[in-house]
Formats: sequence, C-alpha cells, structure tokens
Amino acid sequence: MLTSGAAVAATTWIAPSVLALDRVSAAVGSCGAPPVQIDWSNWAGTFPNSVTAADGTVVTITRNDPFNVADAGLFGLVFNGTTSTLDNPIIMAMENANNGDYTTLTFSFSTPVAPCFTFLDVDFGNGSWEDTMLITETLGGTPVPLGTGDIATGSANTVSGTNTLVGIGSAGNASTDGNATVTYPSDIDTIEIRHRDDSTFIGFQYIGIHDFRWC
Ligand SMILES: [Ca+2]
Ligand SMILES: [Ca+2]
Repeated sequence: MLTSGAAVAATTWIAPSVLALDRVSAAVGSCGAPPVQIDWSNWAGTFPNSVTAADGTVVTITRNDPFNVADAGLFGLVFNGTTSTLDNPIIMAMENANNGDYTTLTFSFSTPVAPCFTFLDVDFGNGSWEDTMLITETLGGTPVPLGTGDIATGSANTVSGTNTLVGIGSAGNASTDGNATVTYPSDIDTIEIRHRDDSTFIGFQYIGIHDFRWC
C-alpha cells in the first residue's frame, strides 16, 4: 500500500516549466513521443536489477541504502498497480530517521542514450515529509548538467538548485500533481537518483519512477 499521499491538494494551477518543443511533446505526467524502451510492468512486484530494453540496451540497477532507512518491502520494487495515474512504477520508499537521510537507485546503461521518464508523487506534506530528488547523470564519467528546462514539473513540485526536484505541495495518490517528467537533452550512460528528506519529519514517504523512453 502507498499511503503517504495526503488528500488531494487544492488548487491553483501552476504553469509547468517551459520546454523546448523538440524535447517533450506531451503534457506533465507522461513522457513524450519516443518509444517505450523499458516498460516496468514486465517486472511488477520485483526488483529489476538487470533488464534488456526494447532496443537491446542493457540497464543495470543498483540500490543503496546507506542510512538503513529504506522500506524493504517497497524500495526498488516495481509497484503492482497504478498510482498517480501511471501503472507499475519503480518505488523509492523510506522511513527516514534523521534530517538528510537518503536512499539511492543507480541506472547504468550499456550504450549511451538520451532517455525521458516521469517521476510520480514528488511532494511535500506540511509539517511532515518533503520529497527531495537529487538527479545526477554522467557520460563516460563526465557529469551531464540537467537544466531547469529539462524537467517539466507538476503543481506539487519545483526545480530547486542544480539537478534537484523538490516537493512543495501535497499530491493525492490519484492525482498527477506530484508527477514531473525529466527529458535528457543529450546522451548519458548513468543516472543516479537520490531520494532525500531535508525536513525534520520522521516517517514514511515515497516517490515513483515510470517507464523509460528514448529514440
Ligand atoms: Ca507499464
Ligand atoms: Ca511522495
């Protein structure tokens, strides 16, 4: 069960970040036109530690839980259902113990690609959780910057600082308010996604990562 989403936030519609039209062709909450290369539904209920994409690219996934805060029954596993309107996302879930605790998922690609994918439920509960995503990527070991224009935010999150997406409002489990789509402007071969909480809240929080697409 994914129970941390608060009641649907109220709302004033907030314009998503402006994107170059050749980067993303769909609205917030869904990755654009490139074909689905990895549909996580094929690994529902499991941790997909190594997968072969539709085009043959092999993607290896590793989990890191340096503070021992991950929810063992959810962290890195593909959710067996639909949440935030999208089916079968990989879940990052934790019960942080101290301000700044985090978990990490690292995706390593056998050949460089420029993927896009949608985060689910990156949100903030007033006086409780604050999902903070530090997204770093490299090509041959060299960092590839992820600019503000490369992340189409939802109304419950915003880009805050370099490669950082942070929750600013609560998103219900059936809404797209906490969804945000990342589109890489150039090739990468490694993506590290760190789920952190900078609030003093101690308790359960989660985010999701939907299908990977690239041309
Ligand atoms: Ca799917
Ligand atoms: Ca969340």
